[in-house]
Amino acid sequence: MALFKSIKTVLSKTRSAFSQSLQFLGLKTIIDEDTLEALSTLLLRADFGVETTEILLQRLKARVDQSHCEVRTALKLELAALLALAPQTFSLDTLTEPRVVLFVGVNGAGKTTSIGKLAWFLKQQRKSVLLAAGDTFRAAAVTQLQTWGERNQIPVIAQPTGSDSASVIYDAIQSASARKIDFVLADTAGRLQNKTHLMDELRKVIRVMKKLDASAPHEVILVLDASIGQNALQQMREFHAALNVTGLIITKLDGTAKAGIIFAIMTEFKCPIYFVGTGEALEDLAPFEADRFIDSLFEEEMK
Ligand SMILES: Nc1nc2c(ncn2[C@@H]2O[C@H](COP(=O)(O)OP(=O)(O)OP(=O)(O)O)[C@@H](O)[C@H]2O)c(=O)[nH]1
Ligand SMILES: [Mg+2]
Repeated sequence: MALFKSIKTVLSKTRSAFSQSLQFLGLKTIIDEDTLEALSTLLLRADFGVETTEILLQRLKARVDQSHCEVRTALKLELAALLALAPQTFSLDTLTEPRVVLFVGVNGAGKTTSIGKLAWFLKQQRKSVLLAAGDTFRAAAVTQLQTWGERNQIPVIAQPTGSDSASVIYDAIQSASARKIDFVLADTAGRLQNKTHLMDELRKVIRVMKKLDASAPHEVILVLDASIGQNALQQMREFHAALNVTGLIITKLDGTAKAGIIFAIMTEFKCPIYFVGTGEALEDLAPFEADRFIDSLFEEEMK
């Protein structure tokens, strides 16, 4: 069994949108109005967003005018330059204290599922992992996380629904520390009474864990559903303003033609993308590799 689904398979929907317009480009080495128009449609359709599309096309035109290279090659280089704005690797460095990774995001984005998959990934890297059931709001949330714990054969720290999320996560860090566990992956609720309430609760989670370890959380991972396109950008703005997001997991890339959102986020935030979700199974989480990601966008459709 291949360890990861190939990114090519995952991106098939975005790629088919891309490859059609790229065929139109052929071997062109000049950017005229028609080419700009076609590229603009292509990028907007893949959900790059208006701003990123404009920036990209400007840079692309400058590059082609200057070097007379193929438009196709120039586009590839400009996309790579955008993704090079931030380092993309999730650190596996373990400290003496457990490394605390807080998962945030709106309901249904894929937080709990991504925690289950990341736990599996970390176990493959010979790291020990403990899960914290910080979503104390939704009734089924604890059992859902416990199921992922069982699949991975790792401990899950939980309290009944309605308990204080900050206290569950505090307990989990304490427990991981006592057991010398490398990583704590902390789940949180995606929906509370309203957004202010949610951000307040998440800020409290962070404040409380700092009493145990002032350097925690070591990562605040925002989980974004790629299929919602430009709305993901708005979510990034809100969560980042409230919590200082350190990295992203982009889920559901497998079902969408909107992978361009990745470039839009990178343009505005330069925030590392650690992993992409490529399906619903345990192994369906792939470290984000910018070069492979771009290469696969440009590959011809397989017959
Ligand atoms: N196809 C696909 N489905 C995914 C992916 N990640 C998550 N899902 C599915 O999305 C749905 C929601 O995922 P959850 O992990 O429960 O989302 P959540 O963010 O924890 O949601 P709340 O707990 O309600 O806040 C589930 O049915 C998952 O199987 C992915 O990368 N690809
Ligand atoms: Mg959840």
